[in-house]
Amino acid sequence: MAAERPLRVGITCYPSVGGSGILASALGEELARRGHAVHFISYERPFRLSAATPGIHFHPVVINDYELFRYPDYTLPLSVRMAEVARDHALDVLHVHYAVPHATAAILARAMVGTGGAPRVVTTLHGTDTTLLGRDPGYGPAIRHALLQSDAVTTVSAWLRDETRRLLAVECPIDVIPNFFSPRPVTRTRAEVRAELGVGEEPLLVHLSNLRPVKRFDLLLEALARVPAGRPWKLLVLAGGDFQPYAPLVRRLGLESRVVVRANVFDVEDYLQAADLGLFTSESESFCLGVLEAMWFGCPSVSTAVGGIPEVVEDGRSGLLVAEAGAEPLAAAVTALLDDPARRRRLGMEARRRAETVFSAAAVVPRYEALYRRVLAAPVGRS
Ligand code: GMT
Repeated sequence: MAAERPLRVGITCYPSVGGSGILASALGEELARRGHAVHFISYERPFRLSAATPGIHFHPVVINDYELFRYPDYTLPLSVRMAEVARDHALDVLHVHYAVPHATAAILARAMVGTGGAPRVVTTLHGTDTTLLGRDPGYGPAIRHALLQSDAVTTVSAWLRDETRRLLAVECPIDVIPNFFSPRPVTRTRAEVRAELGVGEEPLLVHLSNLRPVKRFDLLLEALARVPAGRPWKLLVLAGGDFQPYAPLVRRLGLESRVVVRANVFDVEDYLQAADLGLFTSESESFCLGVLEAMWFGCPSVSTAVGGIPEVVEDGRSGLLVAEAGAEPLAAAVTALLDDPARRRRLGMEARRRAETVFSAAAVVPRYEALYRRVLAAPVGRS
């Protein structure tokens, strides 16, 4: 049988720190490693995209701030750039991560290229593009339109698929393709990183996120303040957003000596290998890439049992899920694992095994490749 030809894939995502951009960057790198040509189209080079991966090209979108507009427009320049790149590089697929405004721009770009050379549009929903913007009457109908016009729609969890159907009344097929993580090699030893953080033998908890309100970092701090005294521990916050709004709460709870913050870290792997327990207290989460990133380093998490997190972590096997709202049950779960290093290690080993088998590039990327080939075999558009 003849080998399948390499594909030409355009990827659009938010380039700043955020799970959807991290996933899109990792996917682009993995596709390039598999011999496909990958073209990122965005207003900045994505934060976690390695500079040196062959086969990856970056096409910036230039946004002009015309005085006649009260707000600068991104959607139209993005769609024009997508159409240019699609034509110039004969793209097979435009894969957009986070629907707003990327899916609408891609549908427009596909129409601009016109019949004959139009790329297929694959839209991956990541979370708030459904759960927040999908509910907004100013966005919902446009998102629904873009999903119905996409050649394929994917979600990162079954929970998000069901929410998308419920909130947006989208009846077309939705493929669930979970997130994956491919850790880069660490550049320092665990001991070196712990020394940099001022951590000795005590357990190191870790939280990584953009710290937006949905992450309920305030609840996380309230929970830690309830861990009974006499236990040594520290918390490392890998902040992809502004930590300052939480500094007064850290002081009020008397946690200053316990909390170490590192902002906009590129080498998350170095820090994750140094951690013993993850802590995630989101009120909604379609997947929670941070939990998975920690799992790869044998670091189990205590997490709220919301959204798609139960699809990532099996409660009591590869981490602990807290179904009850509030700081007390979270504190109890954290305390139980602080007091039982052997259980922590058992959960961590299972977390690592699950990450490798279910959420590795080897397990997940072929599903995107198969999806691209499936949409290429079908006529453009669905309706
Ligand atoms: O939808 C968002 O809130 C933004 C998005 C992001 O860009 O970080 O986060 C979502 O996508 C991540 C990657 O798929 C998931 O790990 C997060 O769970 C999800 N966030 C929410 O659902 C709140």
